[in-house]
Order: sequence, then structure tokens, then C-alpha cells
Amino acid sequence: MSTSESNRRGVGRARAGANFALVKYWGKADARLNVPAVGSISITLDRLFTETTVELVPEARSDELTLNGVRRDEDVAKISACLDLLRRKAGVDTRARVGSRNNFPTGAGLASSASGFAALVRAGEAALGLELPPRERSIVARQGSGSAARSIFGGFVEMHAGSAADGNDSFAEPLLEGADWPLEVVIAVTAKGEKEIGSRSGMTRSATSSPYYEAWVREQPPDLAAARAAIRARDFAPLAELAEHNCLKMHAAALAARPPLVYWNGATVECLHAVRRLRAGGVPVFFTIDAGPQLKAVCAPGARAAVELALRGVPGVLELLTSALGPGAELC
Ligand code: 2P0
Repeated sequence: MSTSESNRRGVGRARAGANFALVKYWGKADARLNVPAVGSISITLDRLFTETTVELVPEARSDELTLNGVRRDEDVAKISACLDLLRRKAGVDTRARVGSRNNFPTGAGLASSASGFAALVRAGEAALGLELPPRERSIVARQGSGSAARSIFGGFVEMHAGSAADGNDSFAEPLLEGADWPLEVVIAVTAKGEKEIGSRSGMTRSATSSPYYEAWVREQPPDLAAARAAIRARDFAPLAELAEHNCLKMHAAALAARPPLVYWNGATVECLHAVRRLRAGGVPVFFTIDAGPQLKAVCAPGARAAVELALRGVPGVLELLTSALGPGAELC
């Protein structure tokens, strides 16, 4: 089916890649508008993606969601709130049937909400006959899931926390095309299945009970500036040091929450040491870890094979997924 056929009147179909942050988003300034407390910088991937179809159903009284072939009534409120923003812009009130499929594990710390909401917004727009400017698209996606604002764009992306009361300066924008610095990612999957504590409640718990949360928020601007500069200069070594520091700082804030948020398992820690050993031995690679036990090893061009070999040998690694950098959310 061609793009125009699959996005005929009342139907939109889109694909968006997952993204991983090198400078993390953790905490909210405004929970209602889903405005982050800190800016973040990420890379969008091509190998891990969500494909979503939104079909307007004039006779339906509520939205309906099927994820990976299974009805997800418990998640309808979240997608309806996001579709409502688009419906308001289009001046349409019709409910929709949403079918979404991830080609990677859902809710396991692999950014499925990022690719999921980015694909939903892109497909929802097409179904409603809208074509939003990318910044506005990013603002809508943010209200579905903060990290989704970044998956609207490809390559290296920066999300601005913003300071406006209406959240309209809280959006992502591209920093550098992936083709201009073709890093690769090796993901060590160390557990399958959905995580126990989602990012949203983990962030709230960190903000309300971790003594390190304030320091985390305060220290983010210099990390963003350093990462931005390293990416613009395509300078791997400072980006590696900074990204690992920022990741561990986020986890330090989470670990010190009450009750604690321990997203890692033993294999996660073993992978972390393996990556540090590789870099000490001259392989240009660094790790990052999100709200789950998977370790993401970010490789400079040419380093991937050595990284795969090392991580495959770590006990507890169930599977490796490899990805290049990919494009932003697009119709398909
Ligand atoms: C990130 N994470 O920057 C950070 C690092 C997880 C750890 O963005 O509440 O699913 O939907 O805005 O976007 C995951 O948070 O949270 C996330 P909501 P989201 O990638």
C-alpha cells in the first residue's frame, strides 16, 4: 500500500523509532501538561520502531486501542488525551480505532512509549487531515509521553524543558543528522517482560523522596551544554564521559528514593563493567541505562563488532539488538 492510500481520508499510518537519551529526562515541572523538569538529548534509532494506524470510526463512542494484537483498554485514557489535542486542532470529535505494533519488547525500558506516542501523533494527524509544523507535533507528542517529543525527529535531538506556563516552549528539535555522525547502538537485553515501576511513577517518587533529586535538576544545564558541544564537534570521548556520568546521576537520584528504585539486575551491572573495560582498552563505546535493566552500548563508527562480541559473553545477556540511527516519525 502506498503512503497516499494508507493515509486516505480518515485513516493515518505512521512509523516512529525509539530513542535513548544520552542526557536524561527524569522529573516533571508540570505533571498536567507533562512538561519535563530538565532538558534532554537523545538519539533516534532505526531498528526499534512502532507502527501505528489510526482510523476514525464515526459511529464509535470511545477510542479503542490494540497493542501488538491485544486490546489494551487500560491504556485508552492516555491515547485519548493525546488524540483529543489533535481533534481540537482539527475541529473534529470523531473517535478512533488505534492499532499499534512494536517490533521490540514493550514497557521494558526500551522507550516504547516514545516511539508509540510519536507514531500515534503522526498517524492521528494524517487521519484527521492535519499537517502540523514539526515543533507543534513535538509539543503534542510530549503531552502523550515526554520522551515521545524527541522521537518526532531523527538523528541527534535536543528536548527543551522550557519555562512558559502553557508548555509551548517545551519541545524537541534536531541537533545533528544521524548520517553526519553514524553512531550505532548495541542493546543488551537482560530481562524480558514489563518493568514493575513505570517511568512516570518512578519520576514522581524520585522528586518527592530522593534527597539527590534537587541536585540532579540543578546540574542538568551544564551537562546539556557539554553534550551539545561534543555532538556538534562529533567528539566521541567527551560525549562518552558525559553520557555515562549523566546516566549514573539519574540512577543515583532514583536509587536514593523511598522506597528505592533499582532498575538494574546483575547482568546490567556486568554489562556496565564490560563496556568500561572495552573503553579502557581503546574501543570507542559508552553505556547508557534507562528505567529498566537493559544496557545500551553506544558505539563510534567501526566499534560495533567488538562491542557485540564482548556483550554476548556476559552471563545473563539474553539477546543483543543492534541499531543504527534513524529518521523521525513518518507516514508509511
Ligand atoms: C529518557 N526516560 O530521557 C528517560 C531516562 C527513562 C529514563 O524519558 O511520564 O516514558 O511518559 O513523560 O517519556 C521515560 O519517560 O515518561 C524517559 P512520561 P517517559 O529517555
